[in-house]
Amino acid sequence: MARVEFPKGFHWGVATASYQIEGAWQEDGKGESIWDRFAHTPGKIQTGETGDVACDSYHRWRDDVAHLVDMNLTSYRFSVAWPRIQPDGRGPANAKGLDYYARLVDALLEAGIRPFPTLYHWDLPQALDEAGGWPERDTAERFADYASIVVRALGDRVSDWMLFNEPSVFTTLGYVLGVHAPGVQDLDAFLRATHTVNLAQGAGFRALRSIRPDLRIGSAFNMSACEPASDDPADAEAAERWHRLLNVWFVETALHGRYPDAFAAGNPYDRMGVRDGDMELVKAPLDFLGINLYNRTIVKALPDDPNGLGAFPSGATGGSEGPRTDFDWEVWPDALHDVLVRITRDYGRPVLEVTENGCSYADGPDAKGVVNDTRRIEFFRGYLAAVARAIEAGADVRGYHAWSLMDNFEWAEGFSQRFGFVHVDFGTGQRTLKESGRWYGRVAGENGFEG
Ligand code: GCO
Repeated sequence: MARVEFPKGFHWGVATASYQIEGAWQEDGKGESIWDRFAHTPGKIQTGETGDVACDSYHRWRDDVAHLVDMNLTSYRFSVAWPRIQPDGRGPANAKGLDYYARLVDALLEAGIRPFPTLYHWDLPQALDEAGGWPERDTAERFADYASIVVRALGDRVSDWMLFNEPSVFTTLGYVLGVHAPGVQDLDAFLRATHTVNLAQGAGFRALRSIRPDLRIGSAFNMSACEPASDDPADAEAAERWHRLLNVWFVETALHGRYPDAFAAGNPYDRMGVRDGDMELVKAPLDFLGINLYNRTIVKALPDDPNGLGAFPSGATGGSEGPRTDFDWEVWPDALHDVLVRITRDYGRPVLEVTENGCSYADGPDAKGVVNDTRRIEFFRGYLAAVARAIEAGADVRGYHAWSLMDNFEWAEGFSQRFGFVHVDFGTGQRTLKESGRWYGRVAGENGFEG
């Protein structure tokens, strides 16, 4: 068994998100988010559950930090809930909301753990949605104002920031498929939303850079290895276009001030609301790229497909050769290696962090209270080995954040999908470190494992 080693100083972390773990949905002046509204709308969440309480991290953040310490972790990726900071998405800061994150940050620093916040992980203030939401261009400025408030409050002790989490996922699921908040199915709204988010990424970057020039600023981009369904050139073309829309629609803009050529009929700039000068405004020379990856996407060209995007958006079919998680996602570690190597090649070896990678398995405590989730250990052995191979191939990967610290609210699936290293009994609040969490803690402590 060869040893799988990681560079000295490699960050070992986990990731969570505000709506998925905090609960306290109306506490201490917090405003309503689009996810509060969506989850409270009958029929939207498969299990009928909401994030009203979730993991109750708003009150149990000390327990969260204790789990991180138990697992020898050096980095904690969490997200800031915009409605806790500006209840209606604009105006003065809610001091109690800032205080929550300041307490969490101080506890992390005390424990020697890097606070690694994401400013937007999908919980837009409901009031902004009612003013047009992400399809409304002004939301970009609202985001920059919000980001400025948070960084002015915490930038003295938090150096590494992510602006967005998975911009192509929340715009696609929220505005094309409608299965996530705000539950819209309107291609023009999606196109405008993607451009506003790109404008917001540029405005947020400039705001943070002006407040504290020494910050490290990135975003967490969902990516998938996009593979053609066959050796038919049309499938290869469709897979490449899918890569451009799914993986780098928000990267090419930030780093090069241009949209990738995704649509065969030409990118629909008018429908996106692109104005003269915008391609300067979307620029954000990010200090690092966060990569969220779970699986690969097999793309098949469709007959008479004017945009040449193959199966977008419905046919994001994962592969069918690998084992499957309880979420029915294919386990395919090479996807992570391939994406890390491709982004390294395409963008001049940028600094990368794996900001999400994980798996859903429903294992619960046995009669002795032990959660023997061996499938999750096997998942991480495979994907971590893929990261090590990518580093050997030249990728500058500085850290890895498993999704997730603990079982939490998995969006439209409620609590039915368990991604955590810590098992949460959502009836009693009882938390149990799973065997995978013990294993991951050893890996973090030893900076590697026996392959
Ligand atoms: C995402 C989000 C996480 C999910 C995780 C599992 O990538 O969708 O960042 O909030 O819970 O990826 O689906």
